[in-house]
Parts: sequence; C-alpha cells; structure tokens
Amino acid sequence: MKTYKTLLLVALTSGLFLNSCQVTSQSFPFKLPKEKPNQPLSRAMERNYDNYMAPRPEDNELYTQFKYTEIKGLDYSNHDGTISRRDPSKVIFENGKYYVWYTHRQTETPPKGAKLSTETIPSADWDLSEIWYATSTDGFTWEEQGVAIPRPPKPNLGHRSVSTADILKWEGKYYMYYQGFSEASGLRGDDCPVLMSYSDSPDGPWTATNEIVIPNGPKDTWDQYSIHDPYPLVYKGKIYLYYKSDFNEKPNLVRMQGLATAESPFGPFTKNPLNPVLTSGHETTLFPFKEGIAALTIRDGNEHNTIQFSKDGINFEIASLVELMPAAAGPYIPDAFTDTKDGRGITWGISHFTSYNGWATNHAILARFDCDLSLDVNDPAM
Ligand code: AAL
Repeated sequence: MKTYKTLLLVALTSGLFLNSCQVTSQSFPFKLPKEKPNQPLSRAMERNYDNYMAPRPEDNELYTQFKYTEIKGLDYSNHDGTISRRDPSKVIFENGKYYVWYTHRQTETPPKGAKLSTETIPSADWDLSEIWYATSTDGFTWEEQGVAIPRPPKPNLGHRSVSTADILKWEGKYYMYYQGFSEASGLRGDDCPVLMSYSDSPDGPWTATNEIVIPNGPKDTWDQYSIHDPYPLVYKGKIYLYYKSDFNEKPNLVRMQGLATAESPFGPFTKNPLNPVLTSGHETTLFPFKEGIAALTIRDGNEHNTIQFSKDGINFEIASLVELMPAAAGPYIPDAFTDTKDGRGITWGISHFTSYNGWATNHAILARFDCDLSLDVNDPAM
C-alpha cells in the first residue's frame, strides 16, 4: 500500500504533472512572430495580425507617441481670453524660414452662447477673427508677422469672420483656403463655406477671389451647412482637398470628413462620390505616405484616436491606435505639394490647445508637437 502511494506521488509530481504543462506545437511562441503564425488563433490575435501594419505598435510605421513643447514669441495677454490663436495651417518652408498661418482673434472673451454676440462681441473663439501668420527659423521660436487675410468689408463673403486656413503651393504660387462666415457662428450651427485668397509670395499681399470655392452640399445632404477645415495636398497630379462637415444637427451632431479634387486652385472642385471618406476625426490633418495618404483621426467618431492610411486617398483603413493626439495639427510636410509617389511622413508641426468656457472656447494657444511618423528619421530636412 505504502509503495503504491509513493508510486502515485512520484507519478503525479513528475510525468503526469509535467505533461499537463508541456509546450505543445499549438502554443503561441515566446518571440512575437512578425507574420501571422499558421496555427489556431484567438479573435484578438487574428485582429492583431489582420488589422494593423505590424503586430507590435512600436514596429508600425504609422504608430507614434506625441510630445508637446510650448512655443516662444507669441503674446497671450496673460491668457485672459482676449487674444486667441488656433487652427494652424500646415507649416511650410520658404525663403529660409518656416511659415504658419492661423486664426487670430483679439476681442472681448466670447460669452456663453452665440445669442449674446454683437458686432464686437464674438459668438465663439473663431468668430470676429482674421488669418494671421508667423515665421520661425527653428520651429520653436516664432515671430508674429501680423494679418495675412483680414475680414473683408460687408457685404463680402467672410465679413463676419475668416478662420481655419490652410495653404497650397501650386506652380510657384500660394493659395490659402479658409472658412468664411457671413453671420456669427453658432446662431444656427457653425455654418460656412470655403473661400480662397492667392498670392505670389507667402508674405502676401493676398488677393481674395470673393467667391465660394468649395460650396456647401445641396439641401438634405451631409455637408449642406458647412465645409470646415479645408486641407489641400497635391496627389496624383491634382489638388486633393480634404474637409470636415458637421451634420445631423445638435444634439446628435456628427463630424466626418470628405474629399474634393480639382485641377486648378480656383476650381471647380469635384466632391468625391464616396464622401464622407473618413467617419471620424475633427480638424483635418493628412499627409502623403508611401503611395497613399495618411490621416490623423482625432476626437470625434467611432475611430477617433487612430492614424489611418489609404492607398488611393479615398479608402482609409485604421493603421494604428494612438493617444494624446495633436488637436488641429498643422504638420511640416516637406512633400505636401511635390506630387510624390512615395510620401515620407512627418516629424513635427504646430497644433492648438483650447480652454473651455461653457460651450464656447474661451481661448486657444498654439504649441509645437513632435512625433515619429517619418520614413526618413535621419533626413536633416525633417
Ligand atoms: C475648429 C474647426 C473649425 C470649426 C471651429 C473653427 O476646431 O473644426 O474651425 O469651425 O472649430
């Protein structure tokens, strides 16, 4: 009996027990394989290989963490809300320096509610604004150069506010696309079309066409009230201009992004029949990447906090999930306008931070962000 018990104990602690812990051919390997292993996988593991560019975020070219640095040289009047700078454009490098344009407001602080706005009291942080610009030699210290595009006199389009600009360089000339408000934002919604001004030099002077360049959609379509955040790139020999619209009305507001293309900066712009092409995000931030276009998809929608990629500029897929994304980011994109077939990515730019006062934004500041979304980490031009 004693012998039997001893045998049993030995069997349990050695062979039998070891067998139950043994690594079988089905066990997942210790080193995370780069390619999907040919073995049964859980749904999460399947997704980890099928849905992302690499099974480990750190190996994914479109994964990054974002770092922020306060920029020097811009006065905010002690942050009392009377001076605001927001929605920066892309950063471009011309004449030996970097340029950025942005919405500049210098008024009383916006009250809570658009109905309290007057001819001099803004309804929102981007109401009663102008487009200003600053230049820098290092991207950290900026010198404000003043107004680039003022509010035109009544009854011109945009007489209430011009905001949220972005730049295009096309055949050696400069084109600025921006939101033009002819009534205070927020009275119905944040309603506006896109206007355009052009110049021979990034220092201006800018000539406004005084026409709508990207019209709102027809009644009962997703972009019938607003075209926001116009964002031009050069791709496939054309101007690819991405934009956001607010639709579905409060309190069920939806924000998605669409694409309009043109062969001339003056238009006509043709809206893509598959619009919206991005179901999520807020302000537009996209850049050429390899043969396609990548998008920072920030804040709203099911797929917020992602970086997405499309091989054709139209059909985007999630490439990575990220955090602390730069709001309204305007990256420095060396190949934004070169019609590249092999986009190199981005490493830095200017974004904004906002402070809130009820529904309206009290004021916003510009900041620098840095990231690692470049295929040329050692390229001094980046
Ligand atoms: C921003 C942008 C547009 C909106 C408002 C000012 O963040 O999406 O520019 O109109 O908010």
